[in-house]
Amino acid sequence: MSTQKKFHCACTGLALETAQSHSAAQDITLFASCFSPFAQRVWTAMEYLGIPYQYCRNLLAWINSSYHLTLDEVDMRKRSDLLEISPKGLVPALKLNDHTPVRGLHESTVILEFLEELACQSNGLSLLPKDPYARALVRLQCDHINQIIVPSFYRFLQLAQDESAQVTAAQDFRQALETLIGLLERAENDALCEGDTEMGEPTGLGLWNNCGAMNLTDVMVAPYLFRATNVLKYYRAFQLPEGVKFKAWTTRLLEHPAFKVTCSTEQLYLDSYERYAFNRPNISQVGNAINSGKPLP
Ligand SMILES: N[C@@H](CCC(=O)N[C@@H](CS)C(=O)NCC(=O)O)C(=O)O
Repeated sequence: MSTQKKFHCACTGLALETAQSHSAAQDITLFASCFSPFAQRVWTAMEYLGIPYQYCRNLLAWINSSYHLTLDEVDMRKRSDLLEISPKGLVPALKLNDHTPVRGLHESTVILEFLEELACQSNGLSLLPKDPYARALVRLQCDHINQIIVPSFYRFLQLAQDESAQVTAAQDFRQALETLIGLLERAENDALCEGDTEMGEPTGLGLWNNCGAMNLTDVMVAPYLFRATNVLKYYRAFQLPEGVKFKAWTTRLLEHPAFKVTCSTEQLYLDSYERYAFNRPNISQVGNAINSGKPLP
């Protein structure tokens, strides 16, 4: 039976420590919400790429939620700040403070490409390989994550309310992950065939390669793999695929310091996703899109 869980307005655990250590003003402000997987992508990339930022948690996202936050509970100044830079009121968003008038960016995938280019110019760190073909293969993986894995994650959690729907949705989500594994293996084979290596290691494979560095695929998918290990496990008894390579990759990914420091404690996710798991009305723009069969915002 469903019980209304705590509504979290702030991160917990390591994520809280990271947010607190990024409370001072910087040229870039990151607008996020404590449980948002889209925001966690950007947050992880900023940590990995060593880009200075101020973390700003924001509550506008939930003003229309079934939790009926009162306006008093919303920091009005931060709210209008967010709308200036993210017209749909979605997080993540970046505010670029070193420009007048203010500049902003929204959409996690666009922000990630921006941060990638910024880091390349400032400190040489990168989420993409240099070789154009290897880059394209990473983008194919990212496209699959956004087009297939993310919607199937939400369908599984929200729409699969009875047992038979849950079996089918679990198969769909598992298949979406298997397809990603296929894309990673293809990149691996191509890189090895082409001899596209750096210091003897194939490039463009991110943490899929056990000596690799974090890449764009890793950052895009990590929040969903993570939520599969807690939220989907708890609400849908889901287990990630068993393959040895896949397991090793997810361990490297979820244990990576740049990801770990953006993670709250498990309870926050279980509480925050309860409303999705019981498909309460008007949870969020994502929730409404899934229910109406429309593309995600
Ligand atoms: N396509 C957007 C999606 C962002 C998104 O849906 N963010 C959620 C948090 S996970 C949000 O802000 N929801 C607020 C709402 O639905 O009102 C992206 O990739 O950044």
